[in-house]
Amino acid sequence: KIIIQNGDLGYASAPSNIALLKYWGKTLGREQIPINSSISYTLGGFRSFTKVTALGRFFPDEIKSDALFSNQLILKNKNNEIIQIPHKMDRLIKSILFPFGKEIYLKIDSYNNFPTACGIASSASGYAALVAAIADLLQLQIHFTEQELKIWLTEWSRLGSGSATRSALTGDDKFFVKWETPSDHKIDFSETQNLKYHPKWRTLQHVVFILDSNEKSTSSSEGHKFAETSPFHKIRVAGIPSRMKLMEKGLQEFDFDFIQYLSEEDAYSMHAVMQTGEPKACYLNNETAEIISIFVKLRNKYEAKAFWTLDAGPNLHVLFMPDSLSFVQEFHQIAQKFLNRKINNIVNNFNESLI
Ligand code: 2P0
Repeated sequence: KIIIQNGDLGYASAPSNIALLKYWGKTLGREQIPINSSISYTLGGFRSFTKVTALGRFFPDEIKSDALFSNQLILKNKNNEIIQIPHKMDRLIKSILFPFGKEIYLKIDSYNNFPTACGIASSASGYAALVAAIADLLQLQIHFTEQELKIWLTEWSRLGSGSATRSALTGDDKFFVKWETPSDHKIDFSETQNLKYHPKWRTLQHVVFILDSNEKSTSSSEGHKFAETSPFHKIRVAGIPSRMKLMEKGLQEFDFDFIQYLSEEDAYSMHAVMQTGEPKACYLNNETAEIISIFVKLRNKYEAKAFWTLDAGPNLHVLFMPDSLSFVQEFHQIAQKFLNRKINNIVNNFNESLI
């Protein structure tokens, strides 16, 4: 765990998120600009915690705007061995540190309060926390207005991971976040904002049923590159602007059934694109389809307020209202019986959790 002392700078945490309308595909030749806009639900209980320590010469209040940041970044692991720095992390850190001169050495400690490869995006929370921790270390709030800083945090996080931009907004009121692709795709800038939502959503519960905790064979970053090779991609993307509007309306009016419909349909349509591109990326397994079928049949019987969604993996995210808890418990039992094995689950404890 990370030990923080009173007054320490360089510390931040950020939540993960799960998209309800999903980002799949990037604009070629641009820095992490999504082909389609997306909406996510913030997973406040699943967080990355990051502490960045500056070693060596460091002057946080003297911005040298003309300085060239020409140092090579070097990443070392816990055993002090040099490891290859991911390209996106290199670009992100250089972008933030660029005006601050050459001699900055950073020690980065980070941990997640959720297991890796459990269907919860650690790149989203990880990059958002890293950016916020560096911003805290550099005391960027002295140099930027609140609004400017918000824009920079989301933009820098995007360079690390597209979905991280939806985890980078600060403040309490960030349950649902919208990330918009620019209308002019030649621009390397995208806008992220909190969405207005009906207060009833504040009691929404979230749990992930883990069907497979192995690392996926095609990373999301690779998968994004092939989205446009699917014949269904253009059709999906064409429908996104109207779905964005409908989802925003459904969130404001607490139209649960409609949000359920839009979310489940988009999960299916994103996976259809994934499975029909070249090369094909099938992130689901047979069990996913089987337990979705059990879920839907049982939901009809219970008339439960619950829906499922998926990330780029086979694990089932379930979102539900508190009065549908018994449905979720029974679904879990029946699914385990059907698969004849235990299905682990991981509960988002951000809200008062019922499971
Ligand atoms: C999303 N996913 O909207 C979609 C749904 C997975 C499925 O964004 O290359 O890790 O770092 O921008 O953000 C996962 O891709 O990819 C993702 P990069 P990222 O959450």
